[in-house]
Amino acid sequence: MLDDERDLTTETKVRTERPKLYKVILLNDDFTPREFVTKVLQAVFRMGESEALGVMMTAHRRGACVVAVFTREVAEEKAKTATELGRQAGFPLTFTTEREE
Ligand code: TYC
Repeated sequence: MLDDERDLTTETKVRTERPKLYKVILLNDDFTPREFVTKVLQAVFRMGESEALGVMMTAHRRGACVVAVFTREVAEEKAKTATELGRQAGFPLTFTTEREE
């Protein structure tokens, strides 16, 4: 078929939408040891020690710190895994997720 013979009235537009992104946020608390928070950040978010220390200290000083940004499923899974590691060790360590603007 020649290009000019296509039925132009039935063409479909393909639009790929950008996935919405979600922040994982680390919340400060008065009980979880600093070293434990740092280890969880390294294990779950694949951070080096100095980056993990920086994030932990920012949450400690300011009350919360954005850890990283992911698609919704990945953000929720990582927040849950990291929070669960704290619970298993008897700490109130908490990670939440929040939609990016
Ligand atoms: N504030 C805790 C302490 O002094 C350490 C801590 C830092 C806990 C960051 C949670 O997200 C956190 N032991």
